[in-house]
Amino acid sequence: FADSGMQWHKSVCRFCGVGCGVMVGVKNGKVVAVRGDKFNTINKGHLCIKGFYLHKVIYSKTRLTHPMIKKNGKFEKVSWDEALDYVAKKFNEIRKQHGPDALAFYGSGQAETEETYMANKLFKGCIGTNNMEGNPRLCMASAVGGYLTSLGLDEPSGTYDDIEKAELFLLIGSNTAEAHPILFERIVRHKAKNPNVKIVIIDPRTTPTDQVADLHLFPKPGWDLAILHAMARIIIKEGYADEQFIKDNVVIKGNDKKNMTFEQYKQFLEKYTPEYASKISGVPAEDIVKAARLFGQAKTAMSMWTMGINQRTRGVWANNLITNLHLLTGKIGKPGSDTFSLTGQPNACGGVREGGGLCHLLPGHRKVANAKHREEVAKVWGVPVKNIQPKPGKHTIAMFTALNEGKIKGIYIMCTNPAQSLPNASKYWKGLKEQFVVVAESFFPTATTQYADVVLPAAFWAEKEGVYGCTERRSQYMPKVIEPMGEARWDAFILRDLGIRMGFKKEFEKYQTAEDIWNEYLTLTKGRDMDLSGATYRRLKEVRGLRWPVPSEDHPGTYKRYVKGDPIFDELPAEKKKGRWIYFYGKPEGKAVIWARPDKGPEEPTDDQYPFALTTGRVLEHWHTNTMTGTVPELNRAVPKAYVEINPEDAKALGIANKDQVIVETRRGKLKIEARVINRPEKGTLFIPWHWEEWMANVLTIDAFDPGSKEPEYKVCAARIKKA
Ligand code: MGD
Ligand code: SF4
Repeated sequence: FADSGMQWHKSVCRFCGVGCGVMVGVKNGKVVAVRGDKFNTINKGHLCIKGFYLHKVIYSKTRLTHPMIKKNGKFEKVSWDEALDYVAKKFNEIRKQHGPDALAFYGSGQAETEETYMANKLFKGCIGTNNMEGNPRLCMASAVGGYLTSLGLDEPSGTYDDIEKAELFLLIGSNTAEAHPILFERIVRHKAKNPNVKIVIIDPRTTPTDQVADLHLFPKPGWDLAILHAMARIIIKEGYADEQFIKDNVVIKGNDKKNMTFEQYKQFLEKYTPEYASKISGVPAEDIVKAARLFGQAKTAMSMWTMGINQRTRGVWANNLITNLHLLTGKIGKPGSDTFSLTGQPNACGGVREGGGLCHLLPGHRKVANAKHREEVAKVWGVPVKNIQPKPGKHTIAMFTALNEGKIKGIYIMCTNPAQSLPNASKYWKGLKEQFVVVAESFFPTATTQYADVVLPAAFWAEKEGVYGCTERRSQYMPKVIEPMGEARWDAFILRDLGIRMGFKKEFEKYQTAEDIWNEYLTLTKGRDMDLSGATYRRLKEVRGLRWPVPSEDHPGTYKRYVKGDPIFDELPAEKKKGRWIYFYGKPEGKAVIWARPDKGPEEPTDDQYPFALTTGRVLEHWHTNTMTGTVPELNRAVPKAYVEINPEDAKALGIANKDQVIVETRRGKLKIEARVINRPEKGTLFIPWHWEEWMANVLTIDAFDPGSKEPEYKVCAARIKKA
């Protein structure tokens, strides 16, 4: 392409939380190709198939190119002025008549940090409601709860650099090969070079990730907590625990938050014999012993998990029990050892966790409930501190319930498609139908736009600049390389202009560029655990991202938290860290917590009426609700439709043949779908990829959620299946 007039720009993939670097090829004002960025240390030039076809998504026929208002049941094209005046008028009326909490914002871990920042300021700082949520609640909330309770602060201590240093991988509740393909590739290459590397998988289903497994434990969906306790018991009994590490760096707590001695913890674990865990989980006792020994014997270990652990009614506990294994063996804070949650979306960490885009958070890992935090944020936002309410707003399920009940009367939905992606989705269509709904979208129609009163066309990926922060605490800059299609505009400026029209001129007119917003955000990260203040646009434009803490422009970023080299650890007073090489500074005395949590199964266990456990997830070729990947012919040809995977033994017993149409039914709904008879789910388990609106898996899923993280249990509910 060198002499063909093509210009290549360094950017970041639009899709998953891996955060691969891409080069975007632009010719005659159009993006014509995407290739892996070989200088990006995450993917070193490699891309998965979704990243490879990213440029095709931009020119999809379904791009939304002008604002529309629904008039007499039909969408009509309108000008930006008319659309924004209308939304501002309606929102102000609702606020005046019913108070600020009658309004809500629902955003996304795919929005840029600058976009979420503007929404946060508008809703929490100006309108005065904490009813601000986003799809990371459906995705990462349990991991956040796990990190906070176990280590004291959110987000992993290690980074991807640990992959090439690890001797053992515990992949639990993660189909890494399909959901985080480039990280999987790194694991595979590492194992190919180092045959002593072992991979243990704990997952109810055989997936492509199994190609490299040394051992696979197949628990019944939702019944794996006892396995983790049993592993901890074997680790202690067989002498793999690092008692000095525990003594120096760990406290042990019961579920009642009371401290326990190591002896008491051992007593607690006594119940979790391999045989007991086997009875609960269905996994052979000897496999549990093997897994524990592999973990105990390895010099270094990385646990990686994602939705199979997080999307559970006891997701936080499951996170804690994984981290327990690392704290027991001291396999944390050292090269090649970490308890490493894989995030699903490209900016769930950056924009929403760090940016404070949930109902209880404020930017910079701050909380609305903390008076000092409210003051700090109000000052930077230039709003009266009383505007920011101290009480958390409604979490996602509570928010859509309030919409159903008419307690929330107006909602702004940005960069997410909840009519399809919420659990038990059809239950929440009522509120979307009845209340005032604004959807900012790049594509049309989607499952959610049909319920909108106003749709606002959003610039897509390469049409805007901004920052994404991926799984390994790395923030990366994406340039605007082409003009937005039609009248589409950048989400952050749509929100800015809405704010101005709602009467917050002084608060919003100062933002003229993306950099203005980023710079203001950086001031709110200064001195925080996730200090990004050295990650200026100037620097981010040059480098392939920076991993926080990065407290100054000459700081290289941080490979490992809590240890030497982490600027926060380095600056701790000497007497504090005396005799300590690791200090969990988010916890009292710098000590992490081993939790003695009860083991609990799913909210809706199988029974005689609904004897199958239904689980849902991704395939490699598609992204979430398919509004993007579904427009790429190559990806559609690869996986054109949904199906339900059923084990051959179950299929035979029910007289179901491959490709038969079947009905899958739960207590919430029914779905007609094609059967795929395949040895992937274990006997008694069904799996549906959830990407298609036409075969909407979420009419079946349950909306029960973790009482701590409020993350719903997408991964398990009881179902039955019969031939259609
Ligand atoms: P997406 O398809 O990613 O799904 O659920 P959603 O967020 O609802 O939606 C993103 C939307 O943003 C798309 O409609 C896209 O067209 C639009 N969009 C793209 N770019 C832009 C942009 O720049 N601006 C704007 N304004 N819009 C844009 C994801 C959610 O789904 C998540 S995060 C998880 S983890 C859950 N996973 C899950 C599961 O495992 N099983 C089941 N059954 N359901 C699930 N639902 C959850
Ligand atoms: Fe994009 Fe994720 Fe694929 Fe990398 S692994 S190319 S970030 S979808």
